[in-house]
Amino acid sequence: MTANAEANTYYIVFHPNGGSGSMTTLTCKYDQTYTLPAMSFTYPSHPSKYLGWNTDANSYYATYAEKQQIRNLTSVNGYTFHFYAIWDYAPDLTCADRYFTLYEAQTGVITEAELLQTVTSTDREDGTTQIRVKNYTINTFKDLTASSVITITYTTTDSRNNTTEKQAKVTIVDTGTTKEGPMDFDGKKQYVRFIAADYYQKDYTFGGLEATSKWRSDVTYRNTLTAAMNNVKGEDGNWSHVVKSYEFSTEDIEQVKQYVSDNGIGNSIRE
Ligand SMILES: [Ca+2]
Repeated sequence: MTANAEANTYYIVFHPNGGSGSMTTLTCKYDQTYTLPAMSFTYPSHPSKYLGWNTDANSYYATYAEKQQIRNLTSVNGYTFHFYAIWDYAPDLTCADRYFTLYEAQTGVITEAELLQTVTSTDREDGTTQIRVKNYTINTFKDLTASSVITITYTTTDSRNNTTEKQAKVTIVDTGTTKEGPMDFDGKKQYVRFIAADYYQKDYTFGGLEATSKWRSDVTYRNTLTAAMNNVKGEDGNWSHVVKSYEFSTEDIEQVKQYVSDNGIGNSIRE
């Protein structure tokens, strides 16, 4: 037997682990110091942050950092280590556009909590993450005086400081008559609600009707809504579903124009 005529050799093979590309295998000799190479894989298609290396492909934590110095990881001659790139996936936000009346905006219905009802976050490592509305102030909505579309930004940050932002549109409609609208049996003001064909059958959190809505549960209401949502104009120019139609004479239109010029539209001039 000869004693250590040649130093032991071991190898480190790098794997993209969800990313792509290839990196050169590192060949190491016993009793020598090496610097791990810079990570040069292509990132995964999901927005990610690179955390470092781990010999366990399924770990969400890195045990070796990029460019870390290593020495004598093993004394076993010919041993091969497999180093997997560890990625943190950015959280995913799912949200829906929202619709409110100007009356609701002005009376403080559009709270941050209300806007958070229609957004969800999922994160591969954390499960879920806390969401906020960026730069939220209720006065953005309370101070409105006319129909508006406001873009809000939802933002969330996971435990590895990986932030995702997503925008949604909040449409505020001045329904005009709403202020004078009748009261419900419980004394609350009745609001005019808007709902679009793309949303009315979806879950409430995705812009659809509330689970307890009469428009969902009551067969007469449901059928009326379905007919309205499937309303199409035929080749004869008639709508397939008509509840009520209004006809305006030239004189009526002139009167309306005069009224608007005197008083403004939707209470914007006269309170
Ligand atoms: Ca994450």
